[in-house]
Amino acid sequence: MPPVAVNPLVGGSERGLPSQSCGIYPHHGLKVTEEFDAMITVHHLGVSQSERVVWLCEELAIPYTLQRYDRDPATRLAPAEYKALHPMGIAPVITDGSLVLAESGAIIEYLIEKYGNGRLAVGADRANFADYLFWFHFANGTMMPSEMGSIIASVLGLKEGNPVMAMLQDRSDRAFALVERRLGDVAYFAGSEFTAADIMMLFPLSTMRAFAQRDLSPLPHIRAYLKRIGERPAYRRAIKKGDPQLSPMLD
Ligand SMILES: N[C@@H](CCC(=O)N[C@@H](CS)C(=O)NCC(=O)O)C(=O)O
Repeated sequence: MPPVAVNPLVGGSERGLPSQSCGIYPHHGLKVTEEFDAMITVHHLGVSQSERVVWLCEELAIPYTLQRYDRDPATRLAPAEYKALHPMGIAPVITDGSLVLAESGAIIEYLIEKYGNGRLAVGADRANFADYLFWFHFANGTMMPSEMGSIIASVLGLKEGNPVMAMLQDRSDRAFALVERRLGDVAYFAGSEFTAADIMMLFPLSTMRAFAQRDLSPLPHIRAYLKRIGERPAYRRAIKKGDPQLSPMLD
């Protein structure tokens, strides 16, 4: 495999923090800044679900170092350096001192609880707690698997009339219909306020469409929602830092 560029980016230096390194964590061999030992490194794979973590850090103003990795140009998978971070070898991954944590939902809950004072989460004492939980988990529990299923089916060459393809298409259509209905009733997934459920849900509605196409023209509430999200300064900063070549997929 040709060498893959791993571009340490800002986060730290942009915030006036040091950006050179002397610590090496033996479990993944990555150099990180000793002064940042108590700080988080967000390992961001280009055009991937790790955009959620960059975005969360920007929303909560959590100091972080951003380490970017490009996908392997031939396979479009994570490069070897990324795969070495965690046994699953998929994005996102964060490191926080000696901790290496993967899985979007786990990372988001970890950062909110540990560094965000619970901001952007909805507690059990609130009327919309169940809505928050449902949409937070619907993103990766149902929506992403159904979109992944469609990608696999098309890679396997299954055609429109194929029963497996039809079943996958129906599941994906129902997921988008449910999202459209929800966003016709409320401004954000958990209700009237922006929460981490939005950070989980945005990816399958936006960047995922680079892999699994979906015509949003019959879905006006989703389109209005995407426009709303695109107006958030933290989201715009996250995309600019994490995926500078990507035009956010918000229409
Ligand atoms: N459920 C996982 C899914 C992670 C996942 O599938 N990540 C993809 C990017 S969107 C990945 O790393 N793909 C590259 C590869 O498999 O090498 C999470 O949310 O963390």
